Amino acid sequence: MSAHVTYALEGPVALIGLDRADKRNALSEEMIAAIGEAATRAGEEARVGILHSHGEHFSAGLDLAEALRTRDTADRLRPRSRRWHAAFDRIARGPIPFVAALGGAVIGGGLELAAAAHIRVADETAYFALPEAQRGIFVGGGGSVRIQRLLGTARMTDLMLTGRVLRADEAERFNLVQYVTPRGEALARARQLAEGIAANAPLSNHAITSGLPRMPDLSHDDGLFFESLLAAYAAADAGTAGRLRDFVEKRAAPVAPEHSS
Ligand code: 1HE
Repeated sequence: MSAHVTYALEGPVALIGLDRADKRNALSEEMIAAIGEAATRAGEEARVGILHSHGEHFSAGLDLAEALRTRDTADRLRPRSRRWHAAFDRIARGPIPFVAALGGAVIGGGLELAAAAHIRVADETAYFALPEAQRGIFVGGGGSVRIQRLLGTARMTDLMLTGRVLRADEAERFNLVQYVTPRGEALARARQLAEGIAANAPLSNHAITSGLPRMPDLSHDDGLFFESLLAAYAAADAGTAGRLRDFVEKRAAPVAPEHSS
């Protein structure tokens, strides 16, 4: 694993941390490989993963100094982008859900990494941008698929063409993040969410995180058929009968709005 990526297992939750604050967590090739390895390990031993950062900034994206040093021909750059895809796919389409805790810069490849998580929590210091065109490059870590799905084509095009920077509240409005917290509280909120998710049935979690994102690629009819398979799969979880019994016999907590006591 890289010196710039930390890994910790806390009960059912695996924490993967970007740890290169002096370079604003710019993502080197070595870090991308380490993130992929850490995500695989998390999938093997945890029920939920958290992506977070050490320092104020989640990530300033692609390590531009390394990109300059290793500038090369298209036939060598394309496999590099594929390595980012492979690493981030282990988060987005692996066996467990991931929550990203964001603050400060969430830029370029940093936003692509965050978009691979299933839930994004940002504190109010977070800001989001895709300045690839200004650097003479393009997204290469899955952003044109994942970020476009979150934002929609028009908004992503606007961000990429103009270099527009979104604040956390705008990012929430634009569907990039699901929760905004006060400064410094994103990781605590992500932990709280992760604990709740870890208590769900694992097969339901898997159907949600690996099944749902595939649905937009399917026709209506294929989607409904796939849904019926997922429904049967999730209900085959070892804990399902007990969970249903707990509700019927009044041991399970009822659904209640957060503000009720
Ligand atoms: C970096 C990087 C980086 C900082 N690669 N070294 N990403 C960008 O275009 C964003 C570039 N970064 C910035 O705009 C700013 O650094 C920040 C807004 C993120 C932070 O500003 P600040 O004032 O807190 O820090 P700084 O002084 O600019 O940077 C501190 C150090 O981090 C400095 O190095 P130092 O040796 O002079 O101390 C910076 O050079 C270094 N640093 N960002 C390398 N990105 C798969 S394709 C994805 C394509 C993309 O990601 S494009 C977006 C790239």
